[in-house]
Formats: sequence, structure tokens, C-alpha cells
Amino acid sequence: MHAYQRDFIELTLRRDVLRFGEFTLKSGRQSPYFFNMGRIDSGAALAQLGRAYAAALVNSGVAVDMLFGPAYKGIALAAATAIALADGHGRDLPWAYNRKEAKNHGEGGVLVGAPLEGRVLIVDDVMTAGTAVREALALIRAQGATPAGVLIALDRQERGQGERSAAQEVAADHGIPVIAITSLDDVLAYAGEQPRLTAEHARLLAYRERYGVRR
Ligand code: OMP
Repeated sequence: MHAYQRDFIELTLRRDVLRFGEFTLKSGRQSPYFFNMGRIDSGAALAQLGRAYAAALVNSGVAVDMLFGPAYKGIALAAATAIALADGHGRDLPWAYNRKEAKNHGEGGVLVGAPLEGRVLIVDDVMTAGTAVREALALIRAQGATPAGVLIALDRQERGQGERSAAQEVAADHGIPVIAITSLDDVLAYAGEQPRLTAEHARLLAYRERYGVRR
């Protein structure tokens, strides 16, 4: 695990982004953990999150020309990543986001920010079934731009319809990398090192056994 990944898991625990308990997911699955990015609710936390996204992107070596934040949650995430790339890595990338409903006055349309062109990186929070990301991919293609990859904070590494995870399916179907700051495997590795998280670690292992991709 890289230092930025460990720092990130610690940030998510400190801010209650990563919580252990009983949660019902969008998919209906009962999960012993949940990742709520809405808890990144202060300037300092958002800045730290942006630095983690930027580190994951730079570490991946994936070439991108611009960032795209899908509404709603992806918007702040793409903005934070763009700032961190400019401040910390000297990379001033264009960025854009969409509205959920087209505006028919003022500047109009669903897209805001830099025109979608070149290799576009989608920045989002969590991938489970990949529904949100597939919509963003369609939007980028409809503009004639090229999806460069997907950058997420957590890859839950759960089986979708078949044996592969949603991230693996998106990567294979669209020929693009899915870059995650952390994955369930990283959370498991971290929890396994912490005596105070022994019970949580056991529940995460059982969950991965049931819904995780074949290893
Ligand atoms: P997919 O669009 O199916 O990939 O699910 C991802 C979405 O599920 C996220 O954007 C959240 O709305 C929600 N989610 C979380 O935020 N955190 C989790 O730990 C799990 C989920 C989820 O419901 O699967």
C-alpha cells in the first residue's frame, strides 16, 4: 500500500466517510461497511481528498487531457482534483461537469466548463455496479471526446451480473483503466493491521467471500 492510500484510509475513518455497521446498498446488498463521501464536508478535508485523487492519477501514469465530474457528487471531486494537480504537480488541466437537467436560459445546455475534447478522465466517488460511470462515458462519447479512464476513491470490487467486478467490466467494455485511490482489498489490509478493527476485518472478509470477485 502506498503512503497516500494509507493516509486516505485514515482520513476516511477520521471523517466518518468509511463506517462499519449494517448498510443497504443501491444494489440491495447488505454491507458491513459504507463509504459516504458526503462526510468530506470541510475545506481541509476536501483539499486532502483532492491530493489523494491527484496522487492516484499521477501514480497510475495514465495520460489525460482534461477532467470531468459527473453531477452531482463528481463535480466537487473533479474540482478538488484539478486544484491538487495544479498546486501539487504543476499540471493545469481543463475541467468540466454536467447538469442533471438541461438549462434553457443563460448559457444553456448540460455541460459547464471546458469543452469536452481529447482524453477525458471521469472523477467519481465509489463504484459498485458502475451505473453512474456508464452514463458519464456515454456523455463524453456523444461529444466526440475520448474517455481516458475513471478515477474513483473506492473500488468495492464486487461482482456485477457476472463473475467480474463493475470496474473490471467497465475497463474491458470500454478499453479504459479504472484507477482507484483504494479498493476493498486495501481496506481489508488496513483493518487487518489494526487490533481495534479485528471484528470489522472478519465481517469484511465474509462479505468479500460472498460478493467479491473471484481471486
Ligand atoms: P454504482 O453507480 O452502482 O456503481 O454505485 C455507486 C454509488 O452507490 C455511489 O455513487 C453511491 O451513490 C452509492 N454507494 C456509496 O456511496 N458508497 C458505498 O459504499 C456503496 C454505495 C452503493 O450503494 O453501492
